[in-house]
Amino acid sequence: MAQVESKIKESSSNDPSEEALVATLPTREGWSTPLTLHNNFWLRSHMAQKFMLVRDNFKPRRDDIILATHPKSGTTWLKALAFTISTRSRYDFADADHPLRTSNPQRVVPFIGAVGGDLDFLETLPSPRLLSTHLPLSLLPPAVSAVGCRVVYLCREPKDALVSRWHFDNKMSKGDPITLDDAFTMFCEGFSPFGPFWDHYLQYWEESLARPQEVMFLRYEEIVSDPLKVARKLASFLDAPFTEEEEKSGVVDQVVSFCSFESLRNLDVNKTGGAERAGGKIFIQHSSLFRKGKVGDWVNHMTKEMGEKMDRLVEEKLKGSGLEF
Ligand code: PAP
Repeated sequence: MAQVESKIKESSSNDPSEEALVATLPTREGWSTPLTLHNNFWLRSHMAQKFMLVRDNFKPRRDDIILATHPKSGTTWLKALAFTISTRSRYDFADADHPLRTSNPQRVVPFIGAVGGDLDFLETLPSPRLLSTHLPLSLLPPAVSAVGCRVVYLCREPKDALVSRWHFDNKMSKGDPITLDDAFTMFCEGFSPFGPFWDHYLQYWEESLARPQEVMFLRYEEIVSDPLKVARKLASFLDAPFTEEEEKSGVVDQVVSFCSFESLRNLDVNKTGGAERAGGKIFIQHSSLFRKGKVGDWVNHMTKEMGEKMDRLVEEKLKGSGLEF
């Protein structure tokens, strides 16, 4: 997996027909930037055109590995783990110039069709490619399933995902702060970036049931409770299982420790810098990707009643699927 930040380009493709189409779609304000509804999912309006091109123009390969995540579920963590594990024969993570010591984890794995993942650029990458997306499965090409791409899907207990989303949007916004009440209402209506969250979770859940060998379904809470187990599972899934010798010499612990919240958060590259998006309307600080990293933080922000309301909604939406939180 050869892509690192130095090779990653920003997307520049512009399709006027897509642009005209975006302008006709429902658009709504409320989060730090407006969202546009496309095929039943809400996309950041300034990114909608690029994301709409993915379904018809991204060319999946049989040996692609796609890290698909619902936002604020630990994408940064999953990217760090998958990148470190899959490139460990090439990059020693003790080295000062390991890509994760010089680039934010989000940047070492390109987003399909978006940040660092221009579709033409993705074509130039050697196989096997390690790619990422926040897009729901229905907005990826059907070939992802048909050719049997491997997918690691990561989601998170919805109340914690909302609290993380709310903090993040307020952190990057240059406008008035969003109240938690408003964020809660929007999230529960399914109006959030890449939402409705329940449809996002369910699409990949069902895919993992249909293609259990090729789709690994993970939750943030699972990584928190047993990161070593997940690292081993991930390594096997990425065709890079830890050898007996690595197990004995503590490599698995070292990978997990290197990718831990404290370790990544304390790297200079993640303490400083960031990127402007949406024509300068928002600024994403690298540090805002490392807020708290805890399970159950929702209790510090939401009332008991809000928690119960969200639990009822989740139960109703996921009913009969076998997926539970
Ligand atoms: P994205 O949606 O912008 O891609 P994503 O990385 O999925 O962001 O989510 C950020 C959350 O993952 C943050 O959660 P919090 O707001 O509840 O704190 C962030 O702290 C958490 N996170 C990032 N890196 C790690 C890590 N190494 N270990 C544990 N949690 C992490």
